[in-house]
Amino acid sequence: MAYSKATDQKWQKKWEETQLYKFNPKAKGEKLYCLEMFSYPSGANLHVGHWYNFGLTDSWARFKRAQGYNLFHPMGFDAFGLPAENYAIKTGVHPEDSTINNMNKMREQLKEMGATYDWDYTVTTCMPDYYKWTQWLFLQLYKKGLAYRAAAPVNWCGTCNTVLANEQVVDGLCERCNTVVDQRKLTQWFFKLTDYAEELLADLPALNWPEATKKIQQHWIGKSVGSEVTFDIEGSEEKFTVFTTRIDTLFGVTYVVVAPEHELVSRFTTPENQEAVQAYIKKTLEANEIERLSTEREKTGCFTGSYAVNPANGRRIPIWIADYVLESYGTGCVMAVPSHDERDFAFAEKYNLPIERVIDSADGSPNELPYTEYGLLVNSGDFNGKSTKDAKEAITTWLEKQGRADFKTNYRLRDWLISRQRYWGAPIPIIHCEKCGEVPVPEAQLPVKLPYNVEFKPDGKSPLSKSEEFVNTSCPICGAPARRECDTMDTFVCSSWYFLRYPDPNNTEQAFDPDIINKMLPVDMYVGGREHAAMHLIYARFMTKALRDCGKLSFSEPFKSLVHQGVILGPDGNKMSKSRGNVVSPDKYVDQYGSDVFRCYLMFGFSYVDGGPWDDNGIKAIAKFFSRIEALCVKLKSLPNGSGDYAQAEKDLDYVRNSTIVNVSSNMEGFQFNTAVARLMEFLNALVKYSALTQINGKFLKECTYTLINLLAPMAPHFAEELWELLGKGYSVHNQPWPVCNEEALKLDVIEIPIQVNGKLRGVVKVNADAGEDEIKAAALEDESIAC
Ligand code: ANZ
Ligand code: ZN
Repeated sequence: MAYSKATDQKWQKKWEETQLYKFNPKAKGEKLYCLEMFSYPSGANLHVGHWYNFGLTDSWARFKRAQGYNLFHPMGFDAFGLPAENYAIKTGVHPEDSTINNMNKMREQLKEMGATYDWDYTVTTCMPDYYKWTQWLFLQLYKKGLAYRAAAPVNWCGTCNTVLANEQVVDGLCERCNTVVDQRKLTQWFFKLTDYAEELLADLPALNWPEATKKIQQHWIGKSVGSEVTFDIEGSEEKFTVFTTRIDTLFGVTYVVVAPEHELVSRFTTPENQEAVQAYIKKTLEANEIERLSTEREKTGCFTGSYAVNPANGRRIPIWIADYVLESYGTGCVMAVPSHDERDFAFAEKYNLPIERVIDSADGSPNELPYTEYGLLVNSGDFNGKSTKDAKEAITTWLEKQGRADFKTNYRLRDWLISRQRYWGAPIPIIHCEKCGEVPVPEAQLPVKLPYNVEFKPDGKSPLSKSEEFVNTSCPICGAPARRECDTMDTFVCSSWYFLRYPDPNNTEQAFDPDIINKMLPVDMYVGGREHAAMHLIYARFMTKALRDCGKLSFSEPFKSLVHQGVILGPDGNKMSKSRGNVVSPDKYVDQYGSDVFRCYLMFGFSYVDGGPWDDNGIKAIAKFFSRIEALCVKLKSLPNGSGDYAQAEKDLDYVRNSTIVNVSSNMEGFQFNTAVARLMEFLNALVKYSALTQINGKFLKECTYTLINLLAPMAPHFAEELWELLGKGYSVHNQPWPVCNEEALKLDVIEIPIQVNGKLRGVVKVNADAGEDEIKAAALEDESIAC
């Protein structure tokens, strides 16, 4: 036979003809929804990273399918978004044309991989039959008060010519193009992510997700428990409130600091300080957020000329502005405690502000200022001697009675900014009417179609505003001429719910039938890049919870289990990219060796969650592994069943066979593909060794080889099918149950070994008859009477 690309084609055709992977929701077996993050249909061919993500997860899915699960494994396209638009700007090819073209190409390439996708269940986010429901979803959130338009300081990328969500700003840079993002105050559309901050946090522990990813989300949500305290302004009716996590240090507050852009500043500032304050504000606005928060940056500030009153002790304290205080966190105002906070200490030293100790270490040991640990209160009136923990509660309660404080929990999470000033996205279904204001498009009028003929070159304004035909409409309420909203939705909105559409993708009446998706969801296994930790994976969780609260579904989490595949780097150890010229295409390997060799090599050559630099040294070894399996099968074909003369050899082979079943099963379950392949190689060696004996039990050898092929089938689906046919086993190997271990075969004879230490008998350990020295040593060390 000799396995090759032709073998792939032969079986792909047969699988399609016989609809082998057709999903039947009524089929027996527990449903298993396995999903890879869908990809963006780029013009380039499928790259190694796609294969690594999709191909290997497909092997996992096949393994579960063989175990008897009713597998649902769809694939689609995340087709709206900037790449197509940027490509269009560069080449003049309309994004719709290039996207459709790319998708067709990509679908063909995905088919070459021989995955288990049922293409009757697919989604394409840029198609009206999909984005109609993205718009519908916007309206549900709008009705529920979870979508709103507001002026806010937002992130602007000057290169992408659009606003960005906080999640798309990485270390102050645009996640897409690495431009330094600046802050602008603009009127934009938001989803109320913050309403779900607590639930998003509280539901994390129960998820079977990588701990690191849960940590990232936890940090991104940034729950902070503290108090709000209100300060009076001396000689004025005005007040302001600060958020603090250390109200126990209130008696040590010697000044307060307000964010320079805070609206209160103009009211605080005395005429003689006006000029300096204005200059400082101007300087602040020139810096971006990372610069402002950098711990390295020298802290600067400016006195406003006004004083506040410390509510704890009536002390007169100056009001400053400083750029390290952000308007968008807490209340934008901070109480400063230089004795117990590093930043405040440095600031007080620099500007000669008083420093007042109010916390001592609990054990009375001397402590230098700033002392930032917890301890016991001093110089704090009635609260002296209280611990930090008790004092937080006592001081808040005391001031609460006077209406000057409150317990308060803050979150770092901000609402999700979803509007974009770009063309290639789903139009926001809102109409602006002079009389009626903001009016949602009636659901019956959806979709609001994205017009084709639009000058989409970005200039900072929404391209749709240049299309008269799109913009002009009439108000659904009063009928007067009105204008459509011209911003489009961020592509992350499209991908925040696509997994809900897959099980019911052709529904023209609803986004999805709740009865269907309540059965099919949550996704049991989700596989995709770890870079989505604080973006897609937060948005999808939010959307699921929001739709639940809109009464559209009955589960709260979209993805039960999550795995991040590692990244395959270029041979030079850098991220693969066209500009570096280090992109490895799978095509030549697939052409030369067949897709299964390539897939198995990706399995064998890398640890799945780690990835690593590409190197194709091992691919020949996999091809050889395939040839050896093939040779064995060819030999078996003409082998009489025989009875065999080697009881011990048979026993040994049966042991390897069954331990291979155990190991490969647990390796596959845990995405440890490299060890799974290694175990099969060992099993093959044992089979070949046995087959070389002169008087062998042919029937037994065949059975063992069937086991090998069954275990190999998820990893090399075409090759295994071919071998199965060769051995006359019929069609299809993929309908064979996953091999089950015979526990009896794993029981080895146990022997007892006396252990001597320094010539004295210390005990006896029981080990398997074939235990090596290391194993005996380990067993001895485990035995208390011997080890002590
Ligand atoms: C007084 C104090 C004393 C504070 C002390 C800390 C230590 P997290 O945990 O991140 O919530 N803060 C509050 N709002 C701020 C803003 N808009 N910009 C910059 N800093 C702000 O941090 C809460 C602490 O960060 C608050 O508690 C406040 O300083 C500061 F020994 O209040 B603290
Ligand atoms: Zn950008």
